[in-house]
Amino acid sequence: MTRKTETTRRSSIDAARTNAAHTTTAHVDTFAHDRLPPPEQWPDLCFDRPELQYPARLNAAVELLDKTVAAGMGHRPVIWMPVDGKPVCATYAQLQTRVNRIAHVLVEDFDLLPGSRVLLRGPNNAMMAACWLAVLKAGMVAVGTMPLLRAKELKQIIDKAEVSHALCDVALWQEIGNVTNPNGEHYAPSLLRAAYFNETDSGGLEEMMERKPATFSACNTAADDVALIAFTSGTTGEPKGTVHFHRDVMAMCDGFPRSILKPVPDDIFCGTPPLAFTFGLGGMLAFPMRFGASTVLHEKLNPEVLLKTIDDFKATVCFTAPTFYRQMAASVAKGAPKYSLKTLKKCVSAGEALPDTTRQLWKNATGIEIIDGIGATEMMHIFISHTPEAVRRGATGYAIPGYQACVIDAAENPCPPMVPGRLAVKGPTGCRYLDDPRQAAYVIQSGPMKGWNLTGDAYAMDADGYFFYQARTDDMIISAGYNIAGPEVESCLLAHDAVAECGVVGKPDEARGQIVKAFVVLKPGVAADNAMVKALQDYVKNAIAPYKYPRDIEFVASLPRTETGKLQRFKLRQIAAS
Ligand code: 3UK
Repeated sequence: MTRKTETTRRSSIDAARTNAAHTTTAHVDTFAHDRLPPPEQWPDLCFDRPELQYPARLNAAVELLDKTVAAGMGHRPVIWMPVDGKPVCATYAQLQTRVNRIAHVLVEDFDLLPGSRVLLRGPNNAMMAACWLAVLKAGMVAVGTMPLLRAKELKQIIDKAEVSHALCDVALWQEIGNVTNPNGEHYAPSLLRAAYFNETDSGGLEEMMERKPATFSACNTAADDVALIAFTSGTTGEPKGTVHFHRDVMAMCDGFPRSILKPVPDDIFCGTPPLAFTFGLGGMLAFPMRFGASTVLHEKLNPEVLLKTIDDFKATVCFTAPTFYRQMAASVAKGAPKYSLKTLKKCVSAGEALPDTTRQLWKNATGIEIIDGIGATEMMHIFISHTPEAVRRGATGYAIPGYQACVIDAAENPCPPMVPGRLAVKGPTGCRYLDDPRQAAYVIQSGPMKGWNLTGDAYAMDADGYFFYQARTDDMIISAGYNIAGPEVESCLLAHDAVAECGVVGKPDEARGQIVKAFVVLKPGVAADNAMVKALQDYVKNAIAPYKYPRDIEFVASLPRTETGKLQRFKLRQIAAS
């Protein structure tokens, strides 16, 4: 492993480039450079709403930051962080100065040009956010990476996205050290240079910033210049990079938050999703900034700390995954309240299906109706959701303004009401994989549905256009000819008093092909015995169609989850099969 300072090397190619090119407009309009899918494989895009009319030249960092300062709101808070346990805020003007200095470092010290890809790595904090904005402001491409990724996974991303430079929180330098070590197992040769932020020793990004001017003239990017590449948290195969433009960043802000969440400048956002995950990029940064509001960036949240954070920062909006709401509800319901949640008004859940039981638990604990929303990295953000007033039990919601959604059968014909099929969506954003043959599997390539995105989810739609989640299409359990959606059984089990968390998958079975197997985390103090197995089985048989009951139940201490809070069903399937 190399020392972190050794990762600073110069590239002859970079040195040969001139800064002059930076002052020209950015549009690097070669498909070869961006490695976008061929245009005929693109998703159909629609911008049929007034708020989705964007000019030909657009820089998302200018829209989110500079325009707010220019409108005289520079003194308003934008990022809150805990410092020695106390809330400390940075204003829009302070953030702008920081962003400008980082942009100068990128252009002058890194010799980067518009279109260059910059890897970003860090927990959710102010410097991580500033780096993201600086990369966009300078016309470069942000490649966010999840904090828990190891060198092997980072190398896949760096190789795929041809990343040459990295900005990394010093706390996470080690895995970058591994990919920049020429003798290491996971050496990624394209990565030439890394700078570290939140560095207290000399030589960090902050020291490079000190010498830079506080103003920076933004790169005049086109609305369809690449702003970021977001990698999917794929469970199998090579990770997929999804390419999003400056316009896509604005479209996500003018979609779900504008029409469903309706933030106001006094809102204080908080939550768990990492900025490297588009759920977090929107909820924890872009959405609050689009509406002149502020965000709490916290480096390490668990359900208890999130509750405390809401109290400490007087947060009004919360973004997290269903498992967090479940655990927070359990904590709130238990004994005397430790934290005040009285400022909290809106709670958003995404990443996986929100069981109705979780919705009710949270409502009982706080009085707040959760806003569920399905989004995808490919689609940038949420496209089906509902306002708190328009909730329909068991449904994710309806296609939000700007998006269309439908459920289709294997022949791509629309399914009748409440008949499950594949979810297809289109809107102002859509899937563009970075140089990946799997593009043709996500975006329908021919026929009347050409250009629609297939998210890989099975849904049923009622006559009013509400969408009811069934399962991931490849997660459906087929037992003795019956199609069984694991999430439905999970939702049922979660309603039982003894169950804290559960995951339901198909287990290979000679007689039935598959049987329903449940992995159950019991609440503290509940005995994991045969009587409990029987009780849970009977409970399911009484609540939903009896053939869906779990023939096999295994009690476990915890469930495998991704960094984004998703249950890792493939791991449960592996355990069930072995
Ligand atoms: C599943 C849901 C049921 C679904 C994401 C909000 O999760 C996000 O992106 P990913 O690429 O995964 C996408 C897949 O996750 N899913 C997400 N939300 C829900 N299933 N109900 C939900 N509410 O299978 C989807 O295809 O990791 C979520 C915003 C941005 C995102 N990137």
